[in-house]
Amino acid sequence: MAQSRPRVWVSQPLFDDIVGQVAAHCDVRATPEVTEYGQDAIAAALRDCDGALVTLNERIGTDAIAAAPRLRVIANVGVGYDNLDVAALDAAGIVATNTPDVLTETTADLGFALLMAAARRIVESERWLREGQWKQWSFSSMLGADVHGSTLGILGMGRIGRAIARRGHHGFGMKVLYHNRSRLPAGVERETGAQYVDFDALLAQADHLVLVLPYSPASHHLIGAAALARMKPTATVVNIARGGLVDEIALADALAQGRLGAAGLDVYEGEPAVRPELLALRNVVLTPHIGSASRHTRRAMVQLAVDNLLAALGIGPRAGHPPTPVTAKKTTAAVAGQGAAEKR
Ligand code: 8YV
Repeated sequence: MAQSRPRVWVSQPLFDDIVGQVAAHCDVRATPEVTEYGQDAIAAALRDCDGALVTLNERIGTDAIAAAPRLRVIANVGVGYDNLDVAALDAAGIVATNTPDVLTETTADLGFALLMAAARRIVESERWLREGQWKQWSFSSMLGADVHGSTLGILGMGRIGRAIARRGHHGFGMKVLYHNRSRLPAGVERETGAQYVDFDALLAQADHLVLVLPYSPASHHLIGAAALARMKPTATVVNIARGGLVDEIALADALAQGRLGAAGLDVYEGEPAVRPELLALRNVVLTPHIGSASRHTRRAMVQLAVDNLLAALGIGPRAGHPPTPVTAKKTTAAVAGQGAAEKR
């Protein structure tokens, strides 16, 4: 009996030409417009699918997983995958994949752009100019903090953290300190010019602190009132990871009261909503989660997600070997060996 084609749900409009590679092998249910889903809608979309391409906005939890008997792979278009319940996916024998590497340099660029914009008051001064407030040049207006030669603190020293360290060390002559779950090999420390310090020392010494660690319940509000109180009152905080790492009310308080110099944020706890307390401040630069948003990188992310999806469904040159799984190896091996319609 001929096997039916796998069914694939694509949760958001991505790049049609790349997603078209899936349509050559699978029945694809595309989403023509940017869509916000509740949990019921996600469960309904996954119910009869073998695979899905999803973004950070789609939370894949236990109910949706339990209601999707054919599901074999969730290919997340993004390196962070806190939107996926990986333990539940593993337990259900479903492969989950992400898109590391291809976005590293682009996201590090944005981190540095936010750092410079916040420290040198670029957005604030541009707004001031446009408002017609530049009546006379003044020696002491818009004074910011130096980037070159200052101390860069990096919290989370994965691929993106290291790319930021390189920029700081080699490009701006910064002293680079980092804190991470585990210390990096000496060779990596040398190459990135970064020194390992404990969390408190990182907070106390950084002139500019960049957050690049994954979000999990353990890292929730890691940068809260207590951590901010240990930082220099002139320091800059940059968050390009996930909003939940920062207690935004404590951050807004510190910025408003001059206990922190400036901040650059690309991610928010309730995004796309941004707290009015942050919107009201002049010393914070706010971007709408654009860390990986270059044309080239966003295409590369979708391509990697498609490669992962097809491989996990047992299709194509990498059949059975998705390039970047985040679930256990045994799940990947078991799933790729199965037929489309008979998972469990
Ligand atoms: C993505 C991101 O745009 O990769 C990540 O973790 O936050 C962004 O680069 C986003 O995840 C799209 O799903």
